[in-house]
Amino acid sequence: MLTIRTPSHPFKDQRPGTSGLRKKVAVFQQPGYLENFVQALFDVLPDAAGQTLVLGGDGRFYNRVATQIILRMAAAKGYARVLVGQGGILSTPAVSAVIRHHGASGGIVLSASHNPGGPEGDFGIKYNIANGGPAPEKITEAMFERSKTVSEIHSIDSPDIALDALGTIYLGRMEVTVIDPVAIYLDLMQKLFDFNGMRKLFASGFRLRFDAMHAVGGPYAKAVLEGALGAPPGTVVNAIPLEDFGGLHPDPNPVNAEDLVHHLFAVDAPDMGAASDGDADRNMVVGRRFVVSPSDSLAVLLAHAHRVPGYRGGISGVARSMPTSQAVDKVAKAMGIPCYETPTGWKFFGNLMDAGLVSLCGEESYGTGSNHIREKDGLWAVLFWLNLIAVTGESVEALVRAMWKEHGRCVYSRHDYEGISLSSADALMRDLRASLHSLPGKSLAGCSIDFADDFSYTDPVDGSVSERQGVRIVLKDGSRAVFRLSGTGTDGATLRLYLERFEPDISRHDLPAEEALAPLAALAEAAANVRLQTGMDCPSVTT
Ligand code: VG1
Ligand code: CO
Repeated sequence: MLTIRTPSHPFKDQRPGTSGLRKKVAVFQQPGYLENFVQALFDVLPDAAGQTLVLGGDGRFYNRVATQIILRMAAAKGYARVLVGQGGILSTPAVSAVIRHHGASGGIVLSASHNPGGPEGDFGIKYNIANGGPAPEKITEAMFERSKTVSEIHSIDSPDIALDALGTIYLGRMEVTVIDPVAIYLDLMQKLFDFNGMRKLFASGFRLRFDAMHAVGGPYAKAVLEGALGAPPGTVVNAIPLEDFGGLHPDPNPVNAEDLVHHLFAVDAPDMGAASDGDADRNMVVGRRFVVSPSDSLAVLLAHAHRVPGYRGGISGVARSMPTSQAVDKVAKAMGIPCYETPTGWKFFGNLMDAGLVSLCGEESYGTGSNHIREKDGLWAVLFWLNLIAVTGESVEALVRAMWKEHGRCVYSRHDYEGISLSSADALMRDLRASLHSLPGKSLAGCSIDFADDFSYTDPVDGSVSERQGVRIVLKDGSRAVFRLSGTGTDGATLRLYLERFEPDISRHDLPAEEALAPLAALAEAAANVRLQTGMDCPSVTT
């Protein structure tokens, strides 16, 4: 055992929320910084004797270095076994699947998800618990407290181990098994979806373009789509995980995955396009000349879930994060199943799924998933769509339009104001919160406001309350403007403004979203002085 004295590095301005700790690589490279996080985690966890830990990351810069450090510390903590992905690689959904499959006590994910990577980019780390989902606040708060006083790092003295060959080796008395990153995940997908039907779809000439954005989704998409499903080679592009994601931003939305959208709008466009993010838990689905909004995607999946083998037994309920559009609420209502509205972040779905209250969930931020694991799952969502297309013979666009026709369209857009100062972000939210009580009944920018509040959530399972989860200003028909600050950025603050308008009239479903949402954008401006407070004339990213 090696004990290193170290300066303690409390996580200060960014507590390790349930998306973990995300910082610039240079911050993680400070002596003892990563070690402080891991030691704080190991100190708050119970004894590890006999336990298994899962370890893997999205392959970004520093992934390999961090993996070796953590392996040595896990040996000192006394784990019986660590399952580590080959090359240090495991997507976030795969970590969740492997934890559950092997009954591990938890897992460590090395990723900053959709944030850029490389030496100048971001690195991140988070802990998942035995159900496969992100650690609850109880644990992350305890870690944060512990991090302030950690002064010793417990490690073992041992050289780096080979991560590229499958097999088992010993690190001290701890067994380290380097596992195939894809096998368990692929198995799980085969249990949920009709692989025969999808194989036939590809054999009949259906064309998909899957853009893995040089991130960890590549090996998974290749093995599942081109391997198990027989999609033609070249279906998956940018499939090799690069340490810097090719210098790009691995965030699958029409702005960062512009190239994919471009291909789907070309004359010779494939039938469907899809992309996943840095750690492969997000997904974007694009039809031929038709971009699917993530909120609509969730509603479509719910409407057709009975057609997919894994969900044939029925859907107990659904959940969406508060800023996600209400399209799924309308489908759930028509189906007579409950729809839960939770704060932003996947962890809130975990309790609902563990209690059997929901089977499907989703967020507006290109995240969709189900109770097969406890993380969102990018490739799973793409397979769900492919399965629906195989069964119905309908196109992506037709499936979405049919949902709009039946339930009305929730026109939706998110405006991000990135890199603003923390003080102006705080001032905007403070002023907005202070004005909330005066808004109901008032008419602003031509919109008459029904109610306004700061979203508060009481977990129906454990009764825990999460307050101040975002300000919403709502009109009579459910149309709304929602404001919240991002918890995942690493440069200053990011204001997110979510606009949603309900449009029952089918003749107006083709109106450009910008035009349909203009009244709500005006309402948001009038309520929060966004331009003045952020010093920006327009959002830096609109999705
Ligand atoms: C963003 C999204 C949120 C998502 C989170 C983690 O958070 O808005 O919906 O759960 O990222 O996604 P925020 O606080 O920046 O708005 V990922 O793909 O980083 O695990
Ligand atoms: Co992600």
